[in-house]
Amino acid sequence: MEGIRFIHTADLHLDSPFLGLNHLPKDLFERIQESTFAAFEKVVDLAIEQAVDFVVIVGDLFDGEDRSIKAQARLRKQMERLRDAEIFAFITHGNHDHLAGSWLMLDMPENVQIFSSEVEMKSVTVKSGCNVHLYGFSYPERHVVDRKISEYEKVGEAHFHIGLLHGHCEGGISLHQPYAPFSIVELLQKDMDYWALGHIHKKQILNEDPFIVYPGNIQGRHRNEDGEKGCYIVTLESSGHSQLEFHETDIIRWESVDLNCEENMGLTDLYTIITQHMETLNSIGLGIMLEINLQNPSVISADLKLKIDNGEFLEMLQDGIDFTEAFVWPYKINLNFAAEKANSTLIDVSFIHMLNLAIKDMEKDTFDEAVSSLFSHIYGSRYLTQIEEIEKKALLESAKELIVRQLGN
Ligand SMILES: [Mn+2]
Repeated sequence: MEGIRFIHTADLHLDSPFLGLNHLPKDLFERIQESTFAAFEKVVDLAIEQAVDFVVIVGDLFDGEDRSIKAQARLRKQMERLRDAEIFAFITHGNHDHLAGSWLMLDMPENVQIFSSEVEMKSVTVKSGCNVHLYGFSYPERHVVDRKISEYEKVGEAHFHIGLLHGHCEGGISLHQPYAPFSIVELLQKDMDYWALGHIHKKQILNEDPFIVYPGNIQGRHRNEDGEKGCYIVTLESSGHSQLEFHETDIIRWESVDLNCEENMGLTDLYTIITQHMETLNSIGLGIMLEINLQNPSVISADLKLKIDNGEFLEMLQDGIDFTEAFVWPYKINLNFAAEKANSTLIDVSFIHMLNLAIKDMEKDTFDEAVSSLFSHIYGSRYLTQIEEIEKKALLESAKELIVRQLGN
């Protein structure tokens, strides 16, 4: 069989600061801060173990445009491990680690090739003798809104042609910025053997023949990046057959669970149900960050509700957790009154409907208006970063919970 085998990864976000999590216990916070690096080490372990021909990293290697020397040094160390195992690496930079950022560049070893700001082709001959042409570009600045896809063209003869593109696939639902947009049809017209995409943090296979793939990020960074994270090993054979294998690489995993409250449920019952669930999750063998959604919460006693609201119950669940090995850290308990009230006849359905409409409306301009004075505040604004769409949605969701809950009392 003549073919190639490589790892497709993207969105490493290596130096993610995780600032919003600095209230967590120190050991846990440090483990989370280390997680993007540790996950990338797992990607490289896998490359070496499986003796792949090369690794492609499709943008956002670093989280910040001021990529720290430390993060670069750690990337370099992993690239050296690949070099020692005679594995090539092909890198494009994305919107997060674009080329215009202010950083001192640490040179990478000779097995690493970085794409420039113009779409270009890099050629490699792997051990089996197969010749591969890879096409890609790095973001010259953060905002690349052009249809860069129109600049991709197959060049010359090769056994395989692979496109690397960090950007937004039109038509999909995305919470990410619509940079370097393209459609699946446009990708197919380029007649590549594989499209290695990056930018969207959730893994997605957009097409199978040829494969068009977002591998997602290698490590979830917050509750909206939940579930397993990892990279793909891609096999392309000259017969035209190709194969994808997903490999998990995450160290910390974000999960949530819905648990139903039963009539007369006491402290011990609730504690038992939750700890049993935590034990099951613990057997996965990772660090799990767990959000617990209690459904039908109005049946539990006022005393118990109080213990949940004031954080005492959560503290009890968190007590004594050891972060050196696998662990489950419950970080939030939600009493889901809104879902319950939506099914109840006690509150006028039309009111809930109006409330939903008002919240929808807030998502547009009203929200920005409401927080604008904070963002233009002479001192406050220095400490604020732009509120992302998902954060906006989460805030509005919490506001709705509060309102519905007050109504019930
Ligand atoms: Mn990214």
